Amino acid sequence: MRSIIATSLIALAAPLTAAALPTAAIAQAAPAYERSIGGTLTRIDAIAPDIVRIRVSRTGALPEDASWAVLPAMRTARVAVTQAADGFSTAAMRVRVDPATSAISIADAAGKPILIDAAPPSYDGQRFTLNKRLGDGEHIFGLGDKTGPLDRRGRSFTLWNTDAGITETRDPTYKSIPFYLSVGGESGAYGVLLDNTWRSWFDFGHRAAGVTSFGADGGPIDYYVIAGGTPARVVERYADLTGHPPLMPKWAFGYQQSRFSYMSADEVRSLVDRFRADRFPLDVMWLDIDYQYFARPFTTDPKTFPDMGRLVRDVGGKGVKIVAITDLHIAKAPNRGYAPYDEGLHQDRFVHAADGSVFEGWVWPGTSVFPDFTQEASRRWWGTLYKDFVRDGVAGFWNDMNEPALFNVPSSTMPLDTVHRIDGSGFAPRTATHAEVHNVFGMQNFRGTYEGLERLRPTERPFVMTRATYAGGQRWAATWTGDNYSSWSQLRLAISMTLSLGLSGFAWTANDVGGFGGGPSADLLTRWFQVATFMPIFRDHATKGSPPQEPWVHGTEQAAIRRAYVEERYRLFPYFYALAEETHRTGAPMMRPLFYDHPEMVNAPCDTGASFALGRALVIAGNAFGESPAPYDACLPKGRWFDYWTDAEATTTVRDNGPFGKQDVVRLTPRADTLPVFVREGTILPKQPLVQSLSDTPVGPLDLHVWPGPDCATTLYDDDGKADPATRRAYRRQHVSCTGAMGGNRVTLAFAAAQGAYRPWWREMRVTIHGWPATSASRGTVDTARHTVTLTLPASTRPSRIVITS
Ligand code: NBV
Repeated sequence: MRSIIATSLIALAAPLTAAALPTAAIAQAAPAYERSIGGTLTRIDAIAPDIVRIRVSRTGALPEDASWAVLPAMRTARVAVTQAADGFSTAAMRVRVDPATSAISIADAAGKPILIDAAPPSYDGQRFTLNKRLGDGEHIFGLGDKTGPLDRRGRSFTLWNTDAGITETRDPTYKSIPFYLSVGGESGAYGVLLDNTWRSWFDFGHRAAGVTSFGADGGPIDYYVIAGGTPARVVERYADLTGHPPLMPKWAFGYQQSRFSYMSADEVRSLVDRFRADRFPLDVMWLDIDYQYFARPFTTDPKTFPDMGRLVRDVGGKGVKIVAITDLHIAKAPNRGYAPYDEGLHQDRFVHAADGSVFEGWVWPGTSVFPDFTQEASRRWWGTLYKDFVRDGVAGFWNDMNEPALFNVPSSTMPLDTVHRIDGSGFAPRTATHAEVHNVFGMQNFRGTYEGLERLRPTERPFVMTRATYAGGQRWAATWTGDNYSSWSQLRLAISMTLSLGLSGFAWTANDVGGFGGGPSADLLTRWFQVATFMPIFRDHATKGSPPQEPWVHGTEQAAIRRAYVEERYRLFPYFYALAEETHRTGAPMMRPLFYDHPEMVNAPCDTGASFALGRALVIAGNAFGESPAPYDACLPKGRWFDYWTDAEATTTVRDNGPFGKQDVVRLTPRADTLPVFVREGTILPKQPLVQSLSDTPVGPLDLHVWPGPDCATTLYDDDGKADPATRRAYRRQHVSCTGAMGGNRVTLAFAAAQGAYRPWWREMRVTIHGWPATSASRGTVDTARHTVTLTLPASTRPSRIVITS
């Protein structure tokens, strides 16, 4: 094996030693491997030590090098490789290509297999299928919010954005995220992104045991393999590849109330008044399509919503924001003063049918036309349509129906030969059929919204919620899982779908709390509220004709439980927000499966049901069979865990799951008023005094709850809530760590020097040490009943250390 910095075809043909390598040969574009066999070109680029990009072309030449998903800087990056006769190595990967068959084998630096060809690619016209070995221990996750169990192994999936309600088995669904994560194989964990926008499919040992196959109806064979070793590392590197989610505005973490539809501005006002009168925290009211004039995007109904600015001001005075829906279909309403149509037609902004006419489809407004979002100029124009709503202070926008969904056609979308005129985004100007563009159309729609808002309101963080997407859409929008149903199984599905989105780049996720259709029972709505309390976005939403679904609908007793949970979410906001900032910075989803931080738990059958973690501190131990009053077992990661509500230590027993190994489980008896939540020993949990809206400044100290134990640290984070990039964001970040043990009589707390010039709202910190064994303490007040000691300190930006002994 010879070691060189980079290679090229020429270098392969005429070996050079490292010393002899001319500087010019360290060409950034030089592939790590490139060879043609029988006219089929295989090119592999090492874009990072732990990420390779593989392209295969039967024409012998590579197609245009552009991508809707992968960041250009990543796509074009190259790192040093060490050449071998039949491939190359990076610091983290060994790539070998069979010189006779071009079969590719990828292993980690220790030689443990990552992804190995099981058979050569197969072709059927323009369609291609790649076949990879699926190891015995591998569990497969990702592909966005596909339905069914979180572990995708043993099933196959189609990726074609489709407007279809959620069922346990529904496929395809609204989104196409051709990224999967394998956990539990010999190398630990790896990820694969097939960067192909055409209709694609993935089969994980369903048709052929021990084989993962994936392919597409057309388009390039262009995929990325991420070596990671751990799920967390792979997910974070996937975020590096396709983009980190921007920070959401703070209010997006508050309670959000929606319905299809609140029918008038007065109804919205009176609901807000009810929330405030009931002292039920609320941050956002959503306007669904009926606020518009004849369902035309960018209009308002003059009778029912006569003055949007006034509505925004009225509810804004009560700490509530308005999010309004703006679907992508523009009503064909010529010469009636409907500027989006007249202007768009005049500027030739709309998608064309195959015969060259403007494409028309039937949606909510009747006959409609569709901006060609794959053109930069059309996206820009679309962005300008938000100017009146932005002037009126509408805080966020909802892009629904962007699969794109059409009524009255069997395909429920545009014909495959519809013509798009791609321009910008690194693509050369060219036409493309809908078959190529379909899966990215929605993503370019909400990108247009997001970028338009950035231009119109540069200091504010845009908030956009989308239904459809392709890989990488997390750069511009939050998403929700679409039209679900009020049932216990759909509550469980909401958890796995949201977890899966988090593993697929989308961390800002919601599901229709209570169910979109069907109307929940009192118990179900309450349990859904409890679960959603710990999810990234909490929005109650229901369809037309279904019973009312606001928190109070089942009487005061149920409302009180729901309120208590929503209040807890508001108290936990400093924890949520610090996690959110971490998500933005690293790509780590705040809501995660237990195996995310504890990969050995990937085998745990009880991990894929209804349990999940919020950061590293909390495990929400839901019941996969929520309608059953029978006791159930929930898995807990290794270590000591404490009941978040009572501080009682979780009593775990070891359950032997045979081939799945042994797990620590805790036996739980369901109670309507309590959702079991456990906190890890070694946690510092920041909390704040209760507010009714996240725009209110909390009154009192920042609470730091400490459960001492190993690996005890947290980051306190706050900022001005203003827009990225960071240059415009004033922030404060402070690292805090602890030593000691639950039940031990000496705890130290170390505050590092604070970073950032922002002055957060807290002036004092109130530290509560849990598990305090003694009746006295060297400082603070002991509560012998609760086994806590509490002390209040002035908040300081300087490093400091406190010691508490008994
Ligand atoms: O805009 C109306 C609904 C919306 O409430 C829902 O959340 C979307 O998923 N929208 C679908 C249109 C069709 C509803 C039948």
